[in-house]
Amino acid sequence: MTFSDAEKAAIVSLWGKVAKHADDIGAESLERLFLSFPQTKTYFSHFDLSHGSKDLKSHGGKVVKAIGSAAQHLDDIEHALSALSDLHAFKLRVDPGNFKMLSHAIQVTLAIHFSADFTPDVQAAWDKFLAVVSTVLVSKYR
Ligand code: HNI
Repeated sequence: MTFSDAEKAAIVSLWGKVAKHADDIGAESLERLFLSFPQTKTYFSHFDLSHGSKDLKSHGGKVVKAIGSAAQHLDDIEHALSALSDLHAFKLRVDPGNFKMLSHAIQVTLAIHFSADFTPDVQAAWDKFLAVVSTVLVSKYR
């Protein structure tokens, strides 16, 4: 999947702002995911999922930083996320449907915190980007 120059610019420029708040954006995205789609909590029974918990911040930060590394390698996301793709496919075996819910929760969080930047065009680029990231992370299931 390739991105146009305009899509790349939209992804990279918003990532530049998100990067400074990775833990908070990640924690809020996860909190929205778990509240709106409680079935996703089954994967995180070993975490403290209460509002503002260290687990939410730390795991949220990891997820958002992985998205950042994809944003910095838009021409080769498969390579950039290769180890993470192994982890999700071989070890975690997260049902692929959950990725759509997380992508949705992330977009709501971005829309709230970066409302001026999150124009329809920018959202469309991020929606595609998160779909590509998700596709890569579920690409090795067998
Ligand atoms: Ni995911 C671990 C990134 C979607 C369940 N996940 C990680 C880690 C990163 C990560 C980074 C930490 C790896 C490490 O410690 O080496 N996950 C991502 C990204 C997406 C994603 C970028 C999609 C955008 N993961 C999902 C989804 C679920 C999910 C949709 C389930 C609902 N991930 C997990 C679980 C772990 C995990 C479970 C292990 C957590 C732990 O520390 O025990």
